[in-house]
Amino acid sequence: QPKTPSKDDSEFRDYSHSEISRDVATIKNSVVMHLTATFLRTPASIDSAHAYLASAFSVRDRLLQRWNLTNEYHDKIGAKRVYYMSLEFLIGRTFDNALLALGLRQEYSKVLGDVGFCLEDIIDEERDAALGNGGLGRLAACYVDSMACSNYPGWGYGLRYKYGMFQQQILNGYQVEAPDCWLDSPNPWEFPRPDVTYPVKFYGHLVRDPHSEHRFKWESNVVYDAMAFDVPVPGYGTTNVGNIRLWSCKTNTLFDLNKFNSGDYQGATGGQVAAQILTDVLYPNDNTNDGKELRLRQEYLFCSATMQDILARFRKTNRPLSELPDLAAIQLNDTHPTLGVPELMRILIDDEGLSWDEAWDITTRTFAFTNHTILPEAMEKWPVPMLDKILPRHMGIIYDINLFFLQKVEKQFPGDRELLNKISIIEESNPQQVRMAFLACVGSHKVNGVAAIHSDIIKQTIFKDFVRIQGEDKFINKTNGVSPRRWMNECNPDMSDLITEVVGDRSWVNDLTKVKQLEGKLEDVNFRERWWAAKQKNKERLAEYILTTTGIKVSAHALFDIQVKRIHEYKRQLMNIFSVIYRYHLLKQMSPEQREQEVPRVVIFAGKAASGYWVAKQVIKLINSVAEVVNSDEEIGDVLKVVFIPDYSVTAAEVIIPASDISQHISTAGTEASGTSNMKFVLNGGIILGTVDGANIEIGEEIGEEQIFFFGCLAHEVEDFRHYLRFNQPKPDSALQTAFDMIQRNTFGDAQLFQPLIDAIMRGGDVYLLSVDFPSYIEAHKAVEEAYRNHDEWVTKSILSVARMAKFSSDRSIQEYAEEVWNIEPQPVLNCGL
Ligand code: NTF
Repeated sequence: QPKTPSKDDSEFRDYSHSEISRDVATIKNSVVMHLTATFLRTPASIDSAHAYLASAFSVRDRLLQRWNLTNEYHDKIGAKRVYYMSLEFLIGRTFDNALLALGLRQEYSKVLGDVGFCLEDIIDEERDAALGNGGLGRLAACYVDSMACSNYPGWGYGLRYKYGMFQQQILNGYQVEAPDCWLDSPNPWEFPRPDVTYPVKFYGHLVRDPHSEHRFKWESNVVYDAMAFDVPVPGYGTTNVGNIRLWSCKTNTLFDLNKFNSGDYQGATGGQVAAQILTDVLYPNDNTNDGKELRLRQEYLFCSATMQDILARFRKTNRPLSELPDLAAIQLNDTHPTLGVPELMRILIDDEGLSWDEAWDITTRTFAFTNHTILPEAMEKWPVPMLDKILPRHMGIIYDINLFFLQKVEKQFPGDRELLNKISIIEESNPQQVRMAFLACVGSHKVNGVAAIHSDIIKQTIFKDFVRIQGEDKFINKTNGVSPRRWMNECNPDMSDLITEVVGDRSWVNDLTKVKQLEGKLEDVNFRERWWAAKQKNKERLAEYILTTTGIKVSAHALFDIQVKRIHEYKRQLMNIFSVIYRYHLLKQMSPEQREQEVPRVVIFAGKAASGYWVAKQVIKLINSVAEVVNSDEEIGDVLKVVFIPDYSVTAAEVIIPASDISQHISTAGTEASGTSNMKFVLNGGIILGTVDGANIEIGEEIGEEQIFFFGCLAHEVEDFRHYLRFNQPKPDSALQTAFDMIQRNTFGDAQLFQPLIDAIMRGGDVYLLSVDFPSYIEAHKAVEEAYRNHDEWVTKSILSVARMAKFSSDRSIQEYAEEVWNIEPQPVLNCGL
């Protein structure tokens, strides 16, 4: 047992509570200290990698001090906290973000400049923390950023994957995956907590408590340890610092001393290998569930450690467990953390001795659930036999949750057996499956979708019967948002300076409603020119990036037409590349004089395909094959270029997004729950070409329909088209047919490679309705081109759009969650009086 000091803490308190001085000399001193004492370098042996590490560690000192202040204060006042549980946090880089948040960018630039480094080069030394696939993981990162910036007491909880999202290389046009060994060099942005470690059990058997119907003892000797790593989340312009607590499977407790002593050195560490594997890799699927046992074990390790940690913090308050919902709100980011529900029930009943009803009341008042997709292939289900083997106690609890739920429904709707079948948490398939979305719904007091259309759709489809049973009020909408810190202030410095000039200060970074003032600048010719110069500079920066990453030279004066996101059939990158092929065909028909008249265009793609998703990988190959032919066609020159930027990431997005003229968000209506890159592009002065889907709709409502190019069928028409196409051959229009013909004539290499992509449309029922939407898509492209020719109009669209984007700040989303779901309040640590 560690000893506690015999005097009170006043002697140390003043030191820990007075802010480290912000002058250049102090910063320099701290950087040099870290360089020499943390990294054992001398000023003579400094390189950019160590300049980054030493600077980052000195920034981290400040964050950790504020981290302590924040949590000490929130504990002291007994603040209610929200816990955002997510298997993914797509954080990206932190150094620049932290410098801006602390207001120390200039100072660090000076310190590094004094030894001859350029801050931008040092920033480039940092590797992305890519602990997520796409929108869902990046949303979680934006949300903890907003919690910190808006002073909400809130933590993220996640897993510390040793290997994050794989790195994508393009070899011979194909995607090749390489491991993302992001922890190979020291990570300044995490703080290990060996003292915060919890045991997590698997397998074993149950012993019923003779005195209580619902209590069991779960015995197992397969026990892993989950150890915490804390990732500080800088709050911009506030002392508050948020936290993401990531769990890592700890290994040393599994060292088998008996085996070691008997000379079996490898066997002695066998347990360590098994333990590590649990948090080794992020599953690389976006919008698909692959149902692997290892994934289930990851999910449980995560949920168990998190619930134990939340309860340990709660117990320190000495308040009765019935008050847990007054101090803790838990948000389930999709169904992946749903085992938190039976895990909390297990602890409350088996360990704490509460009755079923007491435990259920506490649990359902604590949890809320966000659904992010309705794609059938993404719906999480676990076979009952698998769950029963790995987590026998939880399987029992899930059965009981289901039983009591069905009993209630039976009372409400007597005799409606079909209804009971439809809503049962256990699907009566062979084998039976646990429907995690239903478990999450039943275990939560609020369920939300992520954009207005999506929240409506889930009420009419997967949760239709639940709305009838549990009432309308439980099912709400919380439209997604993005952080203006990262997705404007950090990634687009020139435009940010212009906004700052108009607003008068940088306060818009934490209050995006202020960008409305840009509307007053619409007629200001000089301002408009500078606005456009900022966009132009961003395009030049991207042209440079394209050259270094692909070797392709593009003109920054062309229209930049960008589609960057995970490669998925429903997102329809295939439709985009078909339209590029058709454009290429048209250009080839023209005389040189006619081609001169065309708006030159660079079509830019980026995105990863899940490693097991064959169709998506063929789409990447097709894009690269088209790029190769088009880009080397001298007749075409700069009128059309096609680029696939490899290894899309948060950091790549920060270069790509500010440079768009047009960005494409062209999912089949009703399939993209929200999308968030659409918001980032518009916030950066780009125009959307998109379908009437997800958040595109609300963006259109906010910025005005003249500022957005919509096309394609509507969500309510999709089922009829799909039904028709199940029984009838699609009828591609002549443009789409032209694209097929060119592929089939081997224009882009061996047609055989791409025939399956055409077959999916012509023989596979065209599930994503490419043949239906293609004509209006081509028309929309024409409209874009016409609009782009009118430069003044285009600049007006760009400024107006940004001015009207306030709604899409994640600060607005988080405020809505805080008020309507979590019941928490901002607690700025500045007023703490510690
Ligand atoms: C994604 N869902 C949706 O596909 C996006 O439209 C949405 O913007 C993000 O969530 C964030 O809400 C998923 O990744 C998942 F896992 F639900 F399939």
